[in-house]
Amino acid sequence: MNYPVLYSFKRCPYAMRARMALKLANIKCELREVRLNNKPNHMLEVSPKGTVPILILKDNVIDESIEIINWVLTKADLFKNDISQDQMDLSEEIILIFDNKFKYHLDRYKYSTRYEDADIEFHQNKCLNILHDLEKIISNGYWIFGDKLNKLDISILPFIRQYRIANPEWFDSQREICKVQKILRNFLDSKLFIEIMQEYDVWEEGSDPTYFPI
Ligand SMILES: N[C@@H](CCC(=O)N[C@@H](CS)C(=O)NCC(=O)O)C(=O)O
Repeated sequence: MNYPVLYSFKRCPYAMRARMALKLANIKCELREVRLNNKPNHMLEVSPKGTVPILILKDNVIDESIEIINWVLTKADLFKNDISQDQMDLSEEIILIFDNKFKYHLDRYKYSTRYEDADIEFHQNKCLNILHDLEKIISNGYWIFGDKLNKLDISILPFIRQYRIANPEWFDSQREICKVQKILRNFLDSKLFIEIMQEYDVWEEGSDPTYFPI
């Protein structure tokens, strides 16, 4: 039996969200862990833009993380009926804000030396403003929309995690984002997150297959 192939990189937030969706749906794949400075030829052949995650199906290649999640949702009964249509629409809007604005400022905050004249505080604040807006819609439950994990949680929490890592003490001291901090802690402690963050050897042509989820 041939399983879908997932090119992945452990610490990539986009790959994390794809792995979480696949894990939640229990869709077994052959996981190929890559190093971004040494991408396998086959990965570049199937998707020349050279980003992870990439999911290779029998008749299709999906090389955008949100599209991988959306494909998973066509295969599995995940997240359905747990939130309202308005919350679903809001989720899509927020995911776009994170994939564009938040990520833009996050890179310039966290990796400021890679950008000429990046003003760390400016970019830190731009991200913080987005988290202030998010704070307003977070429930009193375990996850953003209540006690059930949803697409929005798995899509944006890997980026908020990165934002915290840039300066954990500063992040933890921000009083106006208590709910964001709480949800992030729940995420980092979750079985799901711990399971998708296990170490894999880097894949090379001819390596024995590694299956995910196990
Ligand atoms: N829009 C893409 C973005 C994926 C992306 O940019 N992944 C990064 C790693 S976090 C990457 O592969 N970068 C290529 C590189 O650094 O060479 C998605 O959602 O899948």
